[in-house]
Amino acid sequence: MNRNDFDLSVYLVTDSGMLPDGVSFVEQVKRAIDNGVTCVQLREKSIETKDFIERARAVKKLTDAARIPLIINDRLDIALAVDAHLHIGQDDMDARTARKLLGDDKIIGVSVSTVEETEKAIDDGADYVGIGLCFNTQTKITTKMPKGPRGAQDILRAIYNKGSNMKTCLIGGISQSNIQQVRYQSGIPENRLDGVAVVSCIMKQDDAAKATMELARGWNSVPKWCTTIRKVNLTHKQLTQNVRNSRPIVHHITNNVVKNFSANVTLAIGASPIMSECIEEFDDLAKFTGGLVLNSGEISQCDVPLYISALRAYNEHNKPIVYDPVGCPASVYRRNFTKMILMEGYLTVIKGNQDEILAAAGMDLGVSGGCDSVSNIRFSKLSEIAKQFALSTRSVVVVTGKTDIVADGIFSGQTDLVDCDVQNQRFECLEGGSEMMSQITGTGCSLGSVICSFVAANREDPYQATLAACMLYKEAGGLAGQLAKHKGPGTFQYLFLDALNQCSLGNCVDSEF
Ligand code: 3NM
Ligand code: MG
Repeated sequence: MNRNDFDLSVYLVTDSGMLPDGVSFVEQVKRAIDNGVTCVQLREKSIETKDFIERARAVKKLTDAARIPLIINDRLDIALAVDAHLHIGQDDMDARTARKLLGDDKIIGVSVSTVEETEKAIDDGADYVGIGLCFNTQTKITTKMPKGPRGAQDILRAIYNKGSNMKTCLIGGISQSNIQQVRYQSGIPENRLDGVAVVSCIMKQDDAAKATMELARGWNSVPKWCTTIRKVNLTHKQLTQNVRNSRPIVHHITNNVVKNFSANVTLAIGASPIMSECIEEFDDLAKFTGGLVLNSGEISQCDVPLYISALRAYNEHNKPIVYDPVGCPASVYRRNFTKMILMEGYLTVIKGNQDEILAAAGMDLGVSGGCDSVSNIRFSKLSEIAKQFALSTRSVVVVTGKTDIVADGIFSGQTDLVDCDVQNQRFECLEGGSEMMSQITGTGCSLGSVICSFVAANREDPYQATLAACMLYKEAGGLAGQLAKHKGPGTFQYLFLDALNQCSLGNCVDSEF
């Protein structure tokens, strides 16, 4: 086994305490090895040395036959005894000492959760790091907070910046259902994850063969939400017409203040709204609706399973989600809620006002509003953050305001959409709209309905679709603002619905309709 050439992609970490009834440990590990595991780590926390060696020898026969590495957790003596590789945690022997004892031809891996630990692992001569914790896990008692797939990005950047080619895998709560999200959202353009390490999603399974195959297939295929995506060159008129032609049903989970208005806005542009907060039907809805508006403007504790179920169902059925982290900066609870949503699934579009997007991106501008030059700095920083946030989430990011910002993080311009073409990141600033839009409730939230309708009707290119939706919205807002100039917000509200309707029909050339 070459230290520089091993495959971490589907890395099984064993646990003999979670086997299904009637299946032996070696049997279960063999099923995994026979069906696509590329690396095995023997992790035994409460076993006598004699038994550990016996078990390691039995597994070593299997890994040798499959020509994959056997890695022993923590116990350097066992690794030496059976001629295997070694994985160490932060509380174990340090990698430098382990290297001295183990020699130069053995793989040494280190568990890390911070950039500092990773840099030390590089300096100490480790060959890979296992990055934790990705998601919550039942397998190990840990005080680490889950960081989600994007939590690997800092570490991948640090490895790249150090000029190291150290391999990486993520660990914690990874399974067949989230492995594609993990691969797609963990990477930065310069450096990507080499694999995932898993315990329960193989060791616990009645059919470990099938479980392993599904995991390997998930890692090795383009994420399902990417399979339909390509850059298209449609006019805004065509993109708008596609909404009317396909009349997508848009599922809303949104706040009570804007439900009625959002439904009317959806109808006005030729799409069809549906409201449901019933977990039991999400799977059915995700099959036939065009997409989901997920608006967390009115959340309570019991909404966590609601939002996560919706997210899972729409990801599972490969339908777009437009997420609106309403009021996200307002409280610690909302910030954490937003963090959780960003972590738990793939979002096609993330839309919010400036403060919401800044908070969701975990950023502080460091400049506050005031004179023009300050606001220019503010705007260019904001644009940069929107672009980075889009790349890091692999979503389209919309920042609403007097000038809207739309940034694309989905695109690669290459067939393998895991790759990302940063130089050609698509980005646009949009002017228009009306002051009056901020005088009625729902104009922010129901832009989410319009974006979702457009993205649902134009599946190939969510960025183009989002851009067209935002432009239509600004156009209608501007027009209604003109017409309601001498009236007030009440008049503006119904004129805005009319203007959306007329503009989406292509009738908005002059200001009378
Ligand atoms: N190490 P599962 S998390 C062994 O964060 C281990 O370093 C972790 O198990 C770390 O795939 C973990 O069943 C357990 O969630 C992962
Ligand atoms: Mg340890």
